[in-house]
Amino acid sequence: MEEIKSLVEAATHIVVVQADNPDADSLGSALALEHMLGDMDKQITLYCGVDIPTYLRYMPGWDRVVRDLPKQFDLAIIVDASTYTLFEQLEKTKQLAWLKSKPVIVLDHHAVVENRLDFAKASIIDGKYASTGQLLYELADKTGWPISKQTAEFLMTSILGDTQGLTNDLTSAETYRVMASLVEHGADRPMLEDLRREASKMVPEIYKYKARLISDTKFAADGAVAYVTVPQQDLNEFSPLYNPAALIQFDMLQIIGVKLAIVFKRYDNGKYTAAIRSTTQAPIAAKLADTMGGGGHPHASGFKIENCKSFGEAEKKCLDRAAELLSELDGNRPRLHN
Ligand SMILES: [Mn+2]
Repeated sequence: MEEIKSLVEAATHIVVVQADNPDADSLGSALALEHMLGDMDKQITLYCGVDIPTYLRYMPGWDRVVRDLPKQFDLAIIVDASTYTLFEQLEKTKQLAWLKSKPVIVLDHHAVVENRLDFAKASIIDGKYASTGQLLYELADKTGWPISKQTAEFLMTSILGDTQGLTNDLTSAETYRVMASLVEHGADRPMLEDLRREASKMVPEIYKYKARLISDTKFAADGAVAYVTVPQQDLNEFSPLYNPAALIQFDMLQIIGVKLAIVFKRYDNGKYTAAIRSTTQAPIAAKLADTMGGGGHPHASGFKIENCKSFGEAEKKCLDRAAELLSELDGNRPRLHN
């Protein structure tokens, strides 16, 4: 922390870097840093290699995130990621070398990753934090960085994002203590909840599309896996309006007996992706994604195959592995009535 503190003190222009899969934690952390360090008279640029998804655009300031590193800066802070795999855009756009030429700080709570970034000058990477926002709160608290009401609200948003509203098992006693402190710093949770709900509203045609996804849902592994496939045509028509996975996955997990919800996407150029979510009884999402070359958390993960030779075969491989992991789970603990 001392090292991080002095690197920040020495810098005037700081770039906050998100990975190619921005979420409420990474964006909340980035915006919190922007406010915090801005209050310390630092110049801040927010970078992300991809567009901020629409469902996150309820966070004021999302539109300040840019896709190019500035020509001049003297420190970078990477939030919520610590693997090369999530920074393909930097590589593709030949900006990785430029980033590496500067001192870099990594703040992340993904403790176990492949291809760990190896150029950080200082880092805090610790799985005990429910979110990068929680890590950042501790860092600010200990280094004396200012936490305004706005900063507190971004930190709270990032914690609520990764803990799904303090409901999943990333949430620790410390997470609640940090939430309490953020309330004391002025964060208004009910207001944040309203903002988030407002942002997740759908237009009527998406509501109807949801019905179609529900009727297209299939089951595997004796009803323990619910899955649906979204073809390119649907992606063209509906993806700009709403992420199909977010539209239906929570409902899939509400079906009795279902432990895994998978939304596959088939692209005409051969790309094949899946978003995987699991119930608290089945913390196997990351393991399943790993088999398919992806990764993530125990209850939320995904994979992407760039040039998939056969969608059918990939789907079968994924579903077979899901069934296998589920039966291992059943072997490990007594089966409850459902
Ligand atoms: Mn996170």
